[in-house]
Amino acid sequence: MSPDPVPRVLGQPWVELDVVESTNLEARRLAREGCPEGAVVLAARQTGGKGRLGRAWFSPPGNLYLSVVLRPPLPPAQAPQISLMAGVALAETIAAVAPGAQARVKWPNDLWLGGRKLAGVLAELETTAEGALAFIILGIGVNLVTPAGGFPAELREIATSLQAELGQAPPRGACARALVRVLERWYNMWLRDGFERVRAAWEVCSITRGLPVAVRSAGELLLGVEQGIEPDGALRLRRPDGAVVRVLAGDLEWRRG
Ligand code: BT5
Repeated sequence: MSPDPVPRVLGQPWVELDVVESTNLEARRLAREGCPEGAVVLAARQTGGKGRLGRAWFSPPGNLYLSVVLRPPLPPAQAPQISLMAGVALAETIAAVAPGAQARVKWPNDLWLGGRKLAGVLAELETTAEGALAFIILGIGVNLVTPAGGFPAELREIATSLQAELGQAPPRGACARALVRVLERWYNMWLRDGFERVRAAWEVCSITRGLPVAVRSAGELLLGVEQGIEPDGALRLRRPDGAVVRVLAGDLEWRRG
């Protein structure tokens, strides 16, 4: 990681929109037009909110839909660490804006509360023709006000919001500002000191630490016990035969027994 003594400032410019297809698409458009690092796009709702791998993100009015343009001076291989960094920043933000809420990270990009998914992170990177990192769009969705019964049937058992868990939710704008400030601190720490502090904080906050999990990765189902995060951001899994393997991308599920 190259030392970077110049602190990065996030949140300038700050673009607030009522409705957008996806804040990630809007932020990517700005990035391609050459906007400065730190540009934030915040929307009141999305008509085509995106998850990973072409999945949809349910985006009714009132929740948090935010994307930040980042231009870290790093090789693309280090980019996946940014989702983990965002997870740590999200957990810290939720603890600050909703005292009493103990949100936990779930590999690779979820935030869970009360046994359900409260927030998700979608980091999309674009490279130059030479293969260098041009920019990363860090997109974050947090369910603030959707009541338990307000999620579509297929999400009702797996999704939650601060309103559903705590009976109230902090205002969207205050949440967004708090999140960007916390993100800025973790981002600068990551650029200056490397991934280690993010890794350590992520492990403390992991909802599956030491538990049996199943990870779907590249068409394979890997069973094992979650053993934390490797120094480069890969998930460490102890297989039933004792071998420890690294998983770089995939989806993690709990496993019974
Ligand atoms: C994610 O994908 O969790 C990343 C979500 C990122 C959303 C933000 S909102 C701002 C920015 N702009 C965008 O267009 N996107 C980002 P993934 O790990 O693939 O999880 C997607 C899965 O989560 C879906 O297939 C559903 O099962 C579930 N899901 C969908 N909407 C949800 C919601 N609102 N709350 C909880 N779970 C949801």
